[in-house]
Amino acid sequence: MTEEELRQQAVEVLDANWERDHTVPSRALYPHQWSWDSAFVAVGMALHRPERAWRDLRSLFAAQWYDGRVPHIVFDPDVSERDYFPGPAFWDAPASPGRLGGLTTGIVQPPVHPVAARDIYLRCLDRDAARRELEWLYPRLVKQQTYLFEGRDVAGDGLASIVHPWESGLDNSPAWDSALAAVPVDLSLLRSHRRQDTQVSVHSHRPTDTDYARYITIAASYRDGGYLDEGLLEHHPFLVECPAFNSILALAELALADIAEVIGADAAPHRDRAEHVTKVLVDRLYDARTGMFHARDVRTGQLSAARCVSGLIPLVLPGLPGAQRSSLLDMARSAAFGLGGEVPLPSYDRTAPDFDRLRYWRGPVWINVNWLIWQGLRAHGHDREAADLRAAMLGVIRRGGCHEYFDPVDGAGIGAASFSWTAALALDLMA
Ligand code: 9WN
Repeated sequence: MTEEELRQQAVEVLDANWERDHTVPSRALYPHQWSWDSAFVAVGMALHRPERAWRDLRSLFAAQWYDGRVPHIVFDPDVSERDYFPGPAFWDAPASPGRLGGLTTGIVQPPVHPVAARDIYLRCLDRDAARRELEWLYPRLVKQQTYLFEGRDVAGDGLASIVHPWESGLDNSPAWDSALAAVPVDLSLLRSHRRQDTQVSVHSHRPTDTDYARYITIAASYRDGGYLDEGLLEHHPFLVECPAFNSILALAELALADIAEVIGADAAPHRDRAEHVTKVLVDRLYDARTGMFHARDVRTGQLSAARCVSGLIPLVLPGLPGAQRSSLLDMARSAAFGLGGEVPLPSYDRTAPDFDRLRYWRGPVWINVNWLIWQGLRAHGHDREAADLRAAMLGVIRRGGCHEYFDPVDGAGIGAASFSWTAALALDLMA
């Protein structure tokens, strides 16, 4: 497939996944609006349908809660409860004054949205119209950051904690295994709630039933506590500081600084916060023994030993100190991740005994995290390796189509076909 044919296919995927005022990640598997998906999708749509890119972000932020959190899913009321589990009835999110509108979950995802908003602006020919969009979004984006910095600083160290693996967007990553081991497994929960994902996707590619039983227990704990963040350390079963989530939090501040400059707001506090988070990330989540970043279980204080792609994402930060930058590059180039090869970086260390080439975030290649690493390589001036990674990403997409993820051994497309962020980021890579 030529680049032009891929461009055409990617546009068709995004058009087919457009629904009224948002893009669904995949018609079959994910029929609602997801938070960080909308941000990645907006980056790609900015090129050919900027009005939809803004609309996607606007519809997501129309469902922002009063406390600033942006829900990880905004449910489409026209989609049956049976078509995605857990649906709105399970989440039972509080009505006003808890949230502004829409049926939503009560958990969040990484705040990629400021990066998307800045990128759409830069690509829009009608700068006045784009500035008005930024003026609408900016206070809402800031409110999301404030929620994460204040409501979610569970450890009191300046990093945001996730309260559920789904909040990372890297659902069954081995990064959570040690923290999840403390969460009881009640498989009877899966008898009362039917998993829908395994009806439309291959079961052996998806998180296991044990994972799902824990996901339900953790989500129910947060829900039953009224989605309140006070006192989480005393009673919530899963609290983790994720290096990818916090890198994106810092990156969001840098994008907000750029946006602030466009709309005449003060950029300096955003740059200061980005610098501070970068410093705390290094102090708290970097392990000099492995030369990469690891997730911290806030309940025990322990760093996970797993070497996951999330531990390389701090590379996206331009202010990362030289020592960490070069050790992350060494790790990315090593046999564990294989930067420079034909296939992009896997989600988990290829040399680990439990590396699983098919199971979701436990081995497969995902385009969104590779796109972040590509941004990092460029930010640090590694243009040749950035070009190689770009070629590897476009190579697997051209051969396999806009799949959700790819086999890290042979590059075959797996997971949902016609997946929105793969299509959108392919468009961005070819821009
Ligand atoms: C749970 C939509 C989402 C992505 C996540 C990905 C997957 C959901 C699921 O799909 O998670 O949020 O049902 O597996 O892990 O990153 O946002 O594409």
